[in-house]
Amino acid sequence: MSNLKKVVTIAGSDTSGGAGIQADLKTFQERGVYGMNIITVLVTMDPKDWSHKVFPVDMNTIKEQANTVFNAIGVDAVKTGMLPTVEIINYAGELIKDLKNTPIVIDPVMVCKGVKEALFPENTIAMRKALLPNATLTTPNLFEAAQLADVEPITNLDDLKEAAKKIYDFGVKNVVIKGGKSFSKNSAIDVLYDGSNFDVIETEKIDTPYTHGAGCSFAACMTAELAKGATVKEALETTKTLITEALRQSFKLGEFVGPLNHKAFALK
Ligand code: PXL
Repeated sequence: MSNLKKVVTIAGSDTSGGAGIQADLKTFQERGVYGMNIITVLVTMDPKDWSHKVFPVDMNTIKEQANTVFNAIGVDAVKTGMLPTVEIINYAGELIKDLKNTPIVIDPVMVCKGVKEALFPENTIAMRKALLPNATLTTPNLFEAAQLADVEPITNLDDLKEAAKKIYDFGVKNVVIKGGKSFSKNSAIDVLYDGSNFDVIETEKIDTPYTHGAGCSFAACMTAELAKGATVKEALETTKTLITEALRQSFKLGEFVGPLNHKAFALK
């Protein structure tokens, strides 16, 4: 038996290949862990305007996938991504609830970049209740953090820290809020809160429109590092370095989309 760590992503399929489970599996591969998947939804994009359609997978098929992964194989770490309905969020909650000493990373995906669809507040409520209390880490961007914490849009570091505390209070052990490219003028700032300390990690800002998949890949890299035994802080330092490099090497894939380059995750 190989001693490769086994990691599962419970997430959506991005047909264009840069985000979702495709991003997760590519990142897992580059970080040297064995990736598996439970697909919750399929996302397609219109060639005319890149508008998205989402096709949730039926519960029975999701349960069959979970049966394969958890009962035939077993896992060393779990990541969740796009979970399209309250029923699927609650089911993911059931799957993670009894996993002891297993890193569990919740990427609270609410909407794809550039898509302004109606939000589902009931999904946010379900994530707070069913996922956060049993999670090692959650990795919201600024928008997701404001929704999860139920605060006004986050515009400065004090707001961000307040949101991190509120999210922590839902029971998750660590919160990383990703500042992204618009939060600070010259750098990309992420903040880790573990219930007592804030770590502010700042890296060079890469000026590129090709950022598709950055959020998913960030959380996937964190999951892989935690599976291999890193602390959350060590995992964050590795992930920040590698995501910066993956963005530096990002590229235009089609008229509407450019992903980061997952090859960069192999670097370190
Ligand atoms: O980047 C968010 C995201 C997550 N998961 C899936 C997606 C997207 C955005 O396109 O398609 C499946």
